Amino acid sequence: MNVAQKLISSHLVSGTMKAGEEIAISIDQTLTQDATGTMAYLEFEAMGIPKVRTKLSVSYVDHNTLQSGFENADDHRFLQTIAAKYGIYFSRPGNGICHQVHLERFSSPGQTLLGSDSHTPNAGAVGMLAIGAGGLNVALAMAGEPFWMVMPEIVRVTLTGAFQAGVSAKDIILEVLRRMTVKGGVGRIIEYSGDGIKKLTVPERATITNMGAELGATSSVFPSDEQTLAFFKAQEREGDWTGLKPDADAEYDEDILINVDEIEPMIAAPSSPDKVSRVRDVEGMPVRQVCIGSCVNSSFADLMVAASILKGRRIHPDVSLTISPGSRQAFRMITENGGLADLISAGARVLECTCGPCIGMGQSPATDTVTLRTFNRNFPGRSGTSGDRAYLCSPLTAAASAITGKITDPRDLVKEPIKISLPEKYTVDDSMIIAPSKAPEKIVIERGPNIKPFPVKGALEESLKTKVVLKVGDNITTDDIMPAGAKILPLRSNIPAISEYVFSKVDPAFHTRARASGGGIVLGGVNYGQGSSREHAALAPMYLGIKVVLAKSFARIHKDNLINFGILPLTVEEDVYDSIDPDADLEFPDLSKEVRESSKITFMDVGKGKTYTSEHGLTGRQREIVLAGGLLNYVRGK
Ligand code: MIC
Ligand code: SF4
Repeated sequence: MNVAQKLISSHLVSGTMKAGEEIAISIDQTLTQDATGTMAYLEFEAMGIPKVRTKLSVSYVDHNTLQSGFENADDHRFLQTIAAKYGIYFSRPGNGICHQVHLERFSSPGQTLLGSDSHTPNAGAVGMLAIGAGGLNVALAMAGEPFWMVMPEIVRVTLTGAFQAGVSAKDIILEVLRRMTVKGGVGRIIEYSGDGIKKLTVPERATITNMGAELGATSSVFPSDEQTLAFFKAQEREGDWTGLKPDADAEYDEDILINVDEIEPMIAAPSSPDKVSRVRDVEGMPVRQVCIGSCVNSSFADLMVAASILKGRRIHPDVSLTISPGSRQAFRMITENGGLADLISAGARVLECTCGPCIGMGQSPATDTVTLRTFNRNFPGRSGTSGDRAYLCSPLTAAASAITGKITDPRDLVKEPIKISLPEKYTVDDSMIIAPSKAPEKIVIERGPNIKPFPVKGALEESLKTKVVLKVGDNITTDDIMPAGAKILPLRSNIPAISEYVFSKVDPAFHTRARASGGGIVLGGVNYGQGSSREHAALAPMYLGIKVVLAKSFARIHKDNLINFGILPLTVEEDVYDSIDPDADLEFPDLSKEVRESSKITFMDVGKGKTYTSEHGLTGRQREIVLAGGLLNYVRGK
């Protein structure tokens, strides 16, 4: 078996490990962050279970930290008290970004982790099976239920050779994205192997597994080897380490070879992480903002690479440089070793250890200017500026460009490889992680006025006659469906309020139109719903009355979220998509019967008098969920 198969087989509770079949796996650990966590804990609470049934559950606060009103602080109080009551560890605001802290302090080879954030596969760097999912799936995992998914294909990416000067792990994953695109990983786990991985440290591996989310992959994973052991020793967690390697005769569904010697500094152009080219191809373009941080490139080593390039230099007068350390551990260590002083002397603006600019929580770039970010996503408008021009690159390219004021190949400044070796000992201080209460019965859960109960839906209609309320193109992201940013993100625990922003950046009239027609249908292209795990991208449309999404294909997490909230995802062929008008009246005469009895759903275009077929592709269990009007109803029914 390969590493992914070993992880799945040791947790398999239902199904057979044949690609495409539905399987269920037991979940050892869960993580949530604040922007998805409030809803996940409201859902968990509704299940009426006294304590989480996982080996470990952690609640992080890292997204909603800009407290420009009472909302975020309300949510933080709610999260802290609910964690204390139900047996969940609570990582306080300021302690760091969930994926970075989880890797450092809680990850464990051989275990499974389900997180209500799409970049949960970050922990695949230490040989965990780490998967991103909607909050409701995570709530069920906390209740001890297994996680259901389609058995993925396992793709082996073999790395050979070593980095040339100026090249780093970010350039490897950008190269993978260039080859596979943002939909190339759907239904797959990417497993890394080969001589080239031996020298990659755990934080470097995490950069690669983190951005597997941008491929649409179910997860990404590295074996657990000597590098992993060194990381656990340095984190004073040797006891949490076990080795995990593929068998010598392990088989894979597909093979990809990458010669690391040949990789050059790479960059993703606006506004998709797969619009990748060499930095050389776009060098010289003036840059006005450089942001170093986010869960993909904010480790101690990432920050020190930037510090060593910026040491003794000044940033260009036209550039604003921000640094957001991934964790308090990384922040403290660059403070203690002088790296922070080098960054500040060069002119950096130092932010909190949070997601910050990555999710548009401040630092939105100026109009029509280039912002260069070490982040993982550059979807349109995600920075908070509409029409933004966000490029994604490594900390090396970012630091070099901050100095010159234009996109710069770091090899022009860095002649020798900068290798920040793994510290022999990280500074360990878990005082910002609060253990659950020993007297949970005494804990009173605090709920501010921003916390509203989540909406529920009735069973699926027998038949449906409704309107297409929006027709969109390919690769629609969850940032398009349910935007984030400093203004909207604080409404994550208030579905009635946040629903006013559904598709607001694509079509500001969407909310009013959907309301007026009592809901309706959204028509999408290929890879509909890529990106985030936010279940709000299904919950809020459900609240507005959206019943069906017709699309050419779906992204994994979003499809699950639609099913979880009783919205029917149906796939249609290209010609059907083409012939349906953006305001067509559609009729589904036998909707619930066909969901129950067939794999095909028939519908009519009332205006054109045409009949079409679509596929639901749902498993038996998923059919039941949709028929019940969503996962909570289904679970309650059982
Ligand atoms: C993101 O990077 O888009 C987020 C914000 O972390 C999301 C989660 C969310 O929307 O709260 C994700 O990646 O799942
Ligand atoms: Fe936070 Fe950005 Fe990572 Fe999402 S991708 S968890 S917003 S740092």
